[in-house]
Amino acid sequence: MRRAIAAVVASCAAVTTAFVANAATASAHAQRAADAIGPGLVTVDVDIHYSKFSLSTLHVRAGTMVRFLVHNDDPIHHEFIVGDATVQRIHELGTDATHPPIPGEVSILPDDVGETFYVFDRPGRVEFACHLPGHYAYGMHGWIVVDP
Ligand SMILES: [Cu+2]
Repeated sequence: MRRAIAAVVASCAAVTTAFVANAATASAHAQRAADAIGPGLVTVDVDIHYSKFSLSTLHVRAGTMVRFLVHNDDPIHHEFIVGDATVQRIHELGTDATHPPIPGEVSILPDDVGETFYVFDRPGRVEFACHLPGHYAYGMHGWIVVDP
């Protein structure tokens, strides 16, 4: 009996994990303006798999501090840089393989999780990207849309 219960618990856990993973991926791709997050502190999980972000567009309300947890499932380095066009250009032209963590910028080791915080205080659009050689061109970038 105890063995049967353990098997059921293990099987439920596997199903729950699969469902959560699928739900997170689907909602990340399809997040709409009506589902804007914030204000206040909100954690957003972003997955990287095969050099693709699970997130393409994220809507937040002005006054939101987002804690990004970036899960790198790849066997190579990536980075997650949030910022305006000047910040993105500096990183795209730069040659540093890794950066010290500052708000909105984090390098992520293979099979590791990076954490960074960014405050979206004004309506508009802010880009996020990975600028390791060739990664931006491959499609590793997206937008955070800040709604009033
Ligand atoms: Cu990358």
